Amino acid sequence: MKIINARLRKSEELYSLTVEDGVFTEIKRQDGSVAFSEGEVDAQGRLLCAPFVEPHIHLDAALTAGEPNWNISGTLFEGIQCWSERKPMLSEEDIRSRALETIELLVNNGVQHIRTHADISDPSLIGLKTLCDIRDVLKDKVRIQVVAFPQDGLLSYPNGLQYMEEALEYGVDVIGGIPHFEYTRELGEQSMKTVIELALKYDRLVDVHCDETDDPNSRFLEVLAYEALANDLGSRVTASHTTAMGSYDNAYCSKLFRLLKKSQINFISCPTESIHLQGRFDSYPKRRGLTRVKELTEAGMNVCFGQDSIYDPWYSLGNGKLLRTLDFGLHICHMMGHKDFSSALDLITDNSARTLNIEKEYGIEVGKPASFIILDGEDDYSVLRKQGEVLMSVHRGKVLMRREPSCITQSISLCDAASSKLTTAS
Ligand code: 17E
Ligand code: FE2
Repeated sequence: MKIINARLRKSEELYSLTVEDGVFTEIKRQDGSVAFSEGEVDAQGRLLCAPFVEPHIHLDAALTAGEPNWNISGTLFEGIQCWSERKPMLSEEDIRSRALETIELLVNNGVQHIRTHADISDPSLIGLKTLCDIRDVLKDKVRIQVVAFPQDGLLSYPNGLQYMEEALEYGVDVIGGIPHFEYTRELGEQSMKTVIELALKYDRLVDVHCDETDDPNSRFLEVLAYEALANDLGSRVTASHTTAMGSYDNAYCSKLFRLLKKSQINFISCPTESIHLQGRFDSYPKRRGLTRVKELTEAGMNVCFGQDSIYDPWYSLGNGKLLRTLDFGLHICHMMGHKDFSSALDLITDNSARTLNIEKEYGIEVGKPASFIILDGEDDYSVLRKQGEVLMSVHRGKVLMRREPSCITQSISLCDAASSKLTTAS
């Protein structure tokens, strides 16, 4: 396969890329645009970049909003309650069909790497097993990491720790946690130590739903970061949400940032989810309920964006488009400067790849797997501004999807009409 007239991120030039046996074998700067030959892919000056990464989603719960009850208050806690009422209705077929439909939605919008949580507060572990099986079956088309997520508490849910060990034996990729939802602060702290001990014992990654609350006293992030640092696991550990950080006072945060930076842990923010679920116990002023994405990024830490939910008990919108999440996130986090826009795609590509520890197989470089997307736009800024569609997605040299750019088929052309009238009048 040969792709011509492609733009690469952070460059103005046009490039040709050659793919052989699923690997990039040549990436060459062109001297201007070149003519199309049969069999080539002409990017027509559009942006070719590494695929989108969905670093945080719950595929076991996707597409279940309103079953059996809708989340009326819009809080995280009512979401957990609604989900507990849906759980008895789970079957392998139910989870498989919803998860596959959601994965297809993601893939058709440029995603090639997914980290999904699977609720293990369930003696049958049916969600976890079904998602691990899907991961294995789809591995040549889309790369999936499954997190064992103890939704009702690792230590507070009866036999929670036992289910975690079973999940690890079954072959889950990542260990999860939910310290702010454990019954006591002590259990929350203990759960963070346990998660790190298990990561060492089983050699797995860690991704904790950490401090997903507006409570400024929810400070489990410091325990997670310290344990990661003390055990030299930082880059393999992720703190998801950390929304309480939006409510920490600056004095505490200033001290906390020193530890966070040293620890090298990663951060995932889910802006659409958090703007909706948090701030729910406020009247006015009403908190935004997001972690400090801008400040973490400026301090040199690794932050990325995820969707978290698609039409589930916590969030009843969502369409698989990470560009939408990015747009929301930049608004909510006050990241609306020219510099932010010029590197915006980092938040849904490179930073997420680093979070998932997949950098070895990720990126537009000779010798790496030829996995890429072509977007309707020339650079980060124009793709973001236009919400440019994904026109092509190629995984390891194989085409996953192609789409025609959308175009208007009829228009009365107000510009032409007005300018001819205005010219005649003058
Ligand atoms: N469970 C949870 O604890 N938090 C979330 N944001 C979702 C599920 C979606
Ligand atoms: Fe989540």
